[in-house]
Amino acid sequence: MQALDGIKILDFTHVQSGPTCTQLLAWLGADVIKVERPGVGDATRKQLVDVPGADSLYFTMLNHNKRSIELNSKHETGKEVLTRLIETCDVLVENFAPGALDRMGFGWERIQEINPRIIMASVKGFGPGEYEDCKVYENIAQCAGGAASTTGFVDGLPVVTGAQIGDSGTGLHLALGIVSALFQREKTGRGQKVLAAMQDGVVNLCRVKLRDQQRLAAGPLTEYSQFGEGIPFGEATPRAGNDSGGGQPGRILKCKGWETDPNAYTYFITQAAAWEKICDVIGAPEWKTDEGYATPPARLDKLNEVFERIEAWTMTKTKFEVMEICNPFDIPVGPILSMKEIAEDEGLRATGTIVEVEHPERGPYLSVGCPIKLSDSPVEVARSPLLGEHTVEILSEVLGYGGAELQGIVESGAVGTPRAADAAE
Ligand code: CAO
Repeated sequence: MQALDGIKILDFTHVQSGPTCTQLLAWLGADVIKVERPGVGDATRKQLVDVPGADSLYFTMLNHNKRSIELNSKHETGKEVLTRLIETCDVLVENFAPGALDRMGFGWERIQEINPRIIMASVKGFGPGEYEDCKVYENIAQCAGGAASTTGFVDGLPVVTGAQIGDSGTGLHLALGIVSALFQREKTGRGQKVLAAMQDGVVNLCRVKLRDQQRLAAGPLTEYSQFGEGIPFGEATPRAGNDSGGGQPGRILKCKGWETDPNAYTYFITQAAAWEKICDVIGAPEWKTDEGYATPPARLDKLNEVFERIEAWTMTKTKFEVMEICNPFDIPVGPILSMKEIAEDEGLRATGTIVEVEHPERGPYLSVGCPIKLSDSPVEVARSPLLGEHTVEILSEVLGYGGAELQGIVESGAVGTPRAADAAE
């Protein structure tokens, strides 16, 4: 038994943002039916290919636990099948360019007419307004959502982050909207439209930077390193390097081996409550009582000196030794883990956050499993579907087509060529 057992999702998503959403719903137990263009499929199947002839990791890692039907939604017969899918499913999720569903003849009004209980969930780049018709990819959302202007160093260019906050972040927002709409439907019996715009999702994740924008009106942001460095503040929240962003100053510091290992660093937070222990650990006990260092406000203009002294200590330890020494004293530190270290992390594998999956075309590969753990809704990660792998299965088992009718659909060309295994059934 899983949380979303019995929920059917018509998955009209592609690339990253939409697929991350429907993958999460599949992991929570929903039956996710991915509709793909015959012979083509989700563009990511053939992007960033590492094993010729096999679905790319880009695709496989975003489409676990789904079924795939090849269906031309612009073909007359395809539209009939799509109508049946809309009648049957609880949720339609899509992240087409603005207007694409309307052009197919399946705008929100038509969808509601077909199934008033359906929830239609969309990712778009921007919400209603000036930019609503724009196509948007990850980094555009990061830039338009305020993340890039606040990432990087004060004397450098705006920087985009490796975490896919525009795509996967918006997928997460959309998944919450869908589950909430399903919950509301229990009471109202009605579906509704759910929109998660990528810009909005990024702005939401940049909330603390908008906080700082308003704090600027009251004077310089004293916890930013640039304050201690005497660099004046401008009109907008500046890039803060690796400053912690909260009231507890933090930095990335070198650890043993940094000269050759690009990830031999630790994040170190001088949390006020742990200050005395920090002083003891780094061998600066005089700072516990020295007026210029003993309190957080007194230290604000000396953060460079403070962190240099802490770094002189962290450089004598590996990032893991720093963790082992500091944790018992409740000093908040964290190693900078590389993707290689994450891939090899036994703890992450034990919890199912990193999983190894077997794929018929590419053999075993690593993926990120479900990051949300429900105690009563276990997740088993299953490989992504091959293009059209479940076309006949969905037409017959989900939609109830059979005999000559099924034959007619297959022969119409609306569903692509069934795979040999399907045809043999
Ligand atoms: N059968 C027939 N036609 C299909 C189909 C199917 N099964 N599936 C898709 N299509 C058609 C669409 O109807 C559309 O046709 P029209 O342009 O004639 O209306 C066409 O395929 C292309 O769709 P698209 O415009 O969405 O795709 P694109 O590659 O040109 O753009 C993207 C990609 C991501 C920029 C755009 O979809 C978008 O802006 N989406 C919203 C924001 C978003 O999700 N961005 C994140 C992307 S990365 O995660």
